[in-house]
Amino acid sequence: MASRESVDGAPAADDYRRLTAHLPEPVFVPLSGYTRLPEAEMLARAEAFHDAMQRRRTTRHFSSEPVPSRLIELAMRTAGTAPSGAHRQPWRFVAIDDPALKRELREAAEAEELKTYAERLTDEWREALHPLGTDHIKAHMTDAPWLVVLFAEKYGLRSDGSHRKNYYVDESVSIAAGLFIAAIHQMGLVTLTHTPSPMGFLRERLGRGVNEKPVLVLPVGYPHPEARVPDIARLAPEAFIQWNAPERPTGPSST
Ligand code: IYR
Repeated sequence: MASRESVDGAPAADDYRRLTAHLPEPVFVPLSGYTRLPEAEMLARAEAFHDAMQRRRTTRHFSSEPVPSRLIELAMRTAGTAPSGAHRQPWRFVAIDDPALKRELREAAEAEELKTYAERLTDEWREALHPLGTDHIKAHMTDAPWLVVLFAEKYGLRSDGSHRKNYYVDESVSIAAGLFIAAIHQMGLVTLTHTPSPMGFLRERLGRGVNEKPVLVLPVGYPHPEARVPDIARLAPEAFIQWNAPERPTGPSST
């Protein structure tokens, strides 16, 4: 077909083809590993997964009982199945079980958090947090057998030092974090999404590159036998789910 430009000067599909002509053809393979399930089984699985996830709670009270590293590895590998912008996979996980390192990180986090709680939080923020019972004491950082620190690779570094752009980094890393949390819950452990603020000390102490930004500290372990959780409820489904669009206004149009 002849090259066309639309009448209003908008770019035509041919432009994209011309701009990508020098690039190798994308390689596609069959979608293997997908199994179509009978609808009854889909429903049963969906109900079971939903029920399991509804039982997930964030607790700050961890047992110090050890957890095999293989379980932590599987959660990180599950997180690594997340979709990502341009398939850049910009998540990096650091798993820590060295007690001395955990203690060091806890001290650094608490020093920052003391300033945060005493000076940096606005009154509104402090009031919002108060029901969750958080404070600058971060016992979970030494109680939990594992601390998993999630970093976002803001950009790639080529061997010549130049930057390779990543895309939708925050979204991609957040999706990976969600999968990690689901995996931990599904295997019968608990975790907490801790955001020490500011987090620069993590990048430095853990020897990560300047192109990486710490995003979350995720202590992982068994709940303490006397673990408690705040008395809070999830939104009702109607409060966060909409089906299709509202009816368009009817009646005479203004034009
Ligand atoms: N970074 C602090 C404060 C904090 C902020 C929010 I928003 C929370 O939901 C919980 C804590 C901390 O980690 O304690």
